[in-house]
Amino acid sequence: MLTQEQRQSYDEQGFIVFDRLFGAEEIDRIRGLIDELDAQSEQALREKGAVGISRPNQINFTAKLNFMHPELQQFVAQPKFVDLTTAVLGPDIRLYWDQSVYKRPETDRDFPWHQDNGYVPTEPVHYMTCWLALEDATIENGCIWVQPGSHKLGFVEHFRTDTGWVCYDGEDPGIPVELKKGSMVAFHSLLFHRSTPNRSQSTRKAYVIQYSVDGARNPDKGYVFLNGPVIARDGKPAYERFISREECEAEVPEQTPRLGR
Ligand SMILES: O=C(O)CCC(=O)C(=O)O
Repeated sequence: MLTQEQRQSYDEQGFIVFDRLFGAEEIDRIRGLIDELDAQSEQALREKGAVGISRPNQINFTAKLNFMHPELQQFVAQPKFVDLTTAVLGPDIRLYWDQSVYKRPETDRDFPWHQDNGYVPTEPVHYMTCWLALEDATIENGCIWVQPGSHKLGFVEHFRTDTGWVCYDGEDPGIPVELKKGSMVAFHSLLFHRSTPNRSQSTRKAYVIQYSVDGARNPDKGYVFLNGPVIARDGKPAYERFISREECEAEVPEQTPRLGR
């Protein structure tokens, strides 16, 4: 799936853009499912207030969607992701994490510069984030921005703020990654990225899908990440059927703590 040029872009710049990787029909189907799941968690946020970095009427992260609907699990395990992730990470790949990120109109703050590893440490440190546009993502509605090449700095200490962990508060604005619906940017987990306020009239919708080698661990706590199915074994598609969260977590070796991210 990856051309030499794309592979070089990932290694040198830390990211690759795939224009219209998915057709409108496929995106509309999964966006419909995700809209419902977002609406449920947004409702809970409005009743109970902020949870973690989700803020009612501003930005909502709804996690582990692959366990909430078989079609979503099938979507994240499909051969396009097998080809991409095995080309970069290795032959045995597991879904590391998935979440929708819905940014409401007139959100007035940036989601700050961070490396994905800044939220949870991983061993190995490198995993891949796929940021998929469920609607057009533009500068106006709060697309993500990246600092090309920043993954080469290695892990950078983050400080905590009420909008999220921050790895950089300097002057470099980075570059915007505007994406048409169905397009995706795949990036290195150490790449500095942020998103800017949504100044449009509608919600900016993304599905963030992350992959690691199977067996990746939290080096501080020791547990193995079990937040989704294995999608590749020996470089080939390995997904056969829906697995529930309980079934997935039961795959953990006996001696390691049974915890997800
Ligand atoms: O979609 C966004 O606005 C930011 C998401 C992001 O950076 C992340 O999930 O790590």
